[in-house]
Amino acid sequence: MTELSELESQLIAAVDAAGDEAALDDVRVSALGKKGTISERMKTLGKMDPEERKAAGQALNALKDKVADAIAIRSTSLKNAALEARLANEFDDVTLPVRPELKGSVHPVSQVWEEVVQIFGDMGFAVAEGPHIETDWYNFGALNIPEDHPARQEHDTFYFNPKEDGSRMVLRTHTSPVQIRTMEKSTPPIRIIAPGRTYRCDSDQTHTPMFHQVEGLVLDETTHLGHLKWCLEEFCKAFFEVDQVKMRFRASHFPFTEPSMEVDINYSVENGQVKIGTGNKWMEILGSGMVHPKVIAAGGLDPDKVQGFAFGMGIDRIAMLKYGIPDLRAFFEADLRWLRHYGFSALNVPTLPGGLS
Ligand code: 2NL
Repeated sequence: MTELSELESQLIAAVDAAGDEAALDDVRVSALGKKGTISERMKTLGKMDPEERKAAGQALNALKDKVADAIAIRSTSLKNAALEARLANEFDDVTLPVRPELKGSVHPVSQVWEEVVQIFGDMGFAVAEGPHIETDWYNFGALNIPEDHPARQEHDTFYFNPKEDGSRMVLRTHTSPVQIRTMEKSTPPIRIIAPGRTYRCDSDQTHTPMFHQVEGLVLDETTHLGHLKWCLEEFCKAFFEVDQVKMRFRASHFPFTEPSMEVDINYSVENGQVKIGTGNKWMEILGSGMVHPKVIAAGGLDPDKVQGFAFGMGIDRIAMLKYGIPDLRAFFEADLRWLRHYGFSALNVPTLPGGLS
């Protein structure tokens, strides 16, 4: 028995001396492992007579429990100490000033996205979002885009492999599917914008395979072309931060609107810089029209009761225009020097009363 209590103090001392989890595990194996000191003693029980075996067995089991408990307690305190050390080491003083070389900036696309949301938000538009991977119906069919329309061609649209039933999902080529989904689940009046990423199989000086678009949709019982014109004029003045801008509505054609109009705004070039709202040059900035009755019906609404307008424009394009950024492809190269030059402060959130940019 004295021998057992000696073993106990040895083992407990070893447990307490273990400096880390690995050392503690070594102690565990040396005591409780298959060939450990306690296990070896257990094996001698078989040769004892019953009385002796009972007493020795109880004493050994008690020792085993004590050592196991000590190991568990030591393990917890080692883990806590390791965590404390890590926390002390990873401590960040959030009151220190920002290190200039680490300061991030807001990408022009994010900036313009936020500006557009602010302007239309002020006019009572809600923001709607939806999936980037769409069915043929939401991306084309519901928008009155016929089977043989060039936009559906393989070389403009990213198609996924066909499913078992032969249907193919697509990467949305515009944010219009979001508007169809909104029509399905709401009752007019509807006043939404759908900003988001869109995808077309196109890559050159002025096109990237992923780009950003914002579309707008207004539907109720009385909305007409006059509302469309006012709304887009107010947007242009607010976005380009000018008091006046001339607008030219040119007859055009889209399958999803009738009539359809492309919208130009006036500008001049002064010292190599584009100035919106002055001069007599024209620049196209968006497409628009009255929502086609077939599209209203596809959205689950009654075209005899509901009418309104829609429009669409490229966020990347209006960002280049407003901020004088010459090269579209630089937008998506993640070049830190470019981001530092064209980026915006994260602390200047665009608001109408506080100023957009
Ligand atoms: C452009 C032209 C446009 C729309 C987008 C739309 C959406 C629905 C119904 C009707 Cl759900 N129209 N969107 C309408 C006219 C033009 O975009 O040039 N975009 C860059």
